[in-house]
Amino acid sequence: MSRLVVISNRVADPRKAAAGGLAVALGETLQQTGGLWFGWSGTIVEDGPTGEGELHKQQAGKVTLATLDLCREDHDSYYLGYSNNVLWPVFHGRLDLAKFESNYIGGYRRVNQLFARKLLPLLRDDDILWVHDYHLIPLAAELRAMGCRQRIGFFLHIPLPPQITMAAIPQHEWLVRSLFAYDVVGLQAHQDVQHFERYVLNEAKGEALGDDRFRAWGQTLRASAFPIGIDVEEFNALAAGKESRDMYQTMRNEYSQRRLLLGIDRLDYSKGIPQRVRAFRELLANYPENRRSATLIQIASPTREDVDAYADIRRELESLCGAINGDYGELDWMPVRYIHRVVARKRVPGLCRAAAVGLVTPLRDGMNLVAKEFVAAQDPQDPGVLVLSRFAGAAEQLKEALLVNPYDTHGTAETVQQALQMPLEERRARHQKLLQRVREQDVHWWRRTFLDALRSAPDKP
Ligand code: ADQ
Repeated sequence: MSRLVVISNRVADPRKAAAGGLAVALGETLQQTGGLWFGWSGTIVEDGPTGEGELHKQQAGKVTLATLDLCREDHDSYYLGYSNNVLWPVFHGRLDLAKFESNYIGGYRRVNQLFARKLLPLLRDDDILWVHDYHLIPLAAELRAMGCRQRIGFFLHIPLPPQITMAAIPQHEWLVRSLFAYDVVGLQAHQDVQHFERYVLNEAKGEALGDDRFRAWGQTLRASAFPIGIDVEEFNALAAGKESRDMYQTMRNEYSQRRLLLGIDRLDYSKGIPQRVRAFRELLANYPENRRSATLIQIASPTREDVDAYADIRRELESLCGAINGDYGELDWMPVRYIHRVVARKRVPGLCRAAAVGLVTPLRDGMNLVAKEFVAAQDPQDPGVLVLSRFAGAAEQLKEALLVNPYDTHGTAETVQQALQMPLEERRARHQKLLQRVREQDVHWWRRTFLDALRSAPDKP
């Protein structure tokens, strides 16, 4: 079987458990085929020359980890600038937060060219390449321009926006055209494929050839939905571990007389955390029986703190949680516990299992794996209820969750109340269907279906 080469902004050592489901799933295939994982080393070289970076190679079992340093200017324009101040906000529908600064695109192109230049000599003729996420959209086009003929697939972990939103990016045509250098483009949800199709037909004046194949700018590709899943086995193993069981017991003891609502996110504006907290306040205001009882634990781990929008959301959330605790708190009950830290992965299943309601209410999300982890963590005999945003990619698969519009504070509060009051039989029935789907369409299924599609894609002319 051909060797797999994975390229992503960050590289994880697949031997480390903390690397999480994606690293484990990709690592497994990389180990089987003796693969290569290529990306940024995480090192920023102050005052280094632009478009250059030292390459480091390290062996992790049968997998070679090859990573590149970036100089400060490249890092700031490619990573903070174009990736996280243009593509991330626009792809999540937040044009108001996008910063279209003219120097960003230069850094983005430079780093993609640098990746291509350093990767090319490491490739073998029969390798297949799998590029991940918005940082590296033009990588295949850069590789092709340097003569690379291998199969190349791309997976976008975040949503693909509607045509009209995409068109706000000054370089939108160049970006979408770059996608056509791939053989297969994987998106999280059918809705993303629909957005891609509309762009190709209306903006690029291309064609839909059927079976998810598209033609534009004289090139063809396949663009399909491959919804990413979790590693259920790995998650169950964590659930059975001491840390997880201890977490569960502690929460159960502490909240024996109360109902626990849980949110676990990176503190990102796409996750809808302030909207969720406002809905919780409305729950306490409109359904007073929840006072002294319902407790929201919101864990929001720090992320991208050097991007301005993240400092703003942090302040907003702190003042919102403080106000609710001030207005509704009692000496023996605080309505909101907001924790601005990461929870150890080993404790996540226990925490989820102790919750009566899982609140996964992003304003927009490519998939959202927390939703799937919440389902996997529940006791099937007495499961908690998942309240899920209709704007998460996961909503296409997890239809038996209670779906909400996170912008509708009143409606969300009403649905949370419904979740808190749901009879056991209904909770079990919904959970059974959800769990079945989370199990069937796990991360291994995702990886297999994507790689099968890539291997069977017709050769580029
Ligand atoms: P994220 O937005 O980071 O990534 P999400 O799916 O929400 O992804 O969660 C990723 C993982 O991080 C989960 O395993 C979760 O348990 C963990 N996590 C999140 N917050 C945590 C916290 N505070 N403490 C501990 N663990 C935490 C992107 C896209 C998503 C897409 C994923 C995968 O934005 O839409 O689902 O990639 O493709």
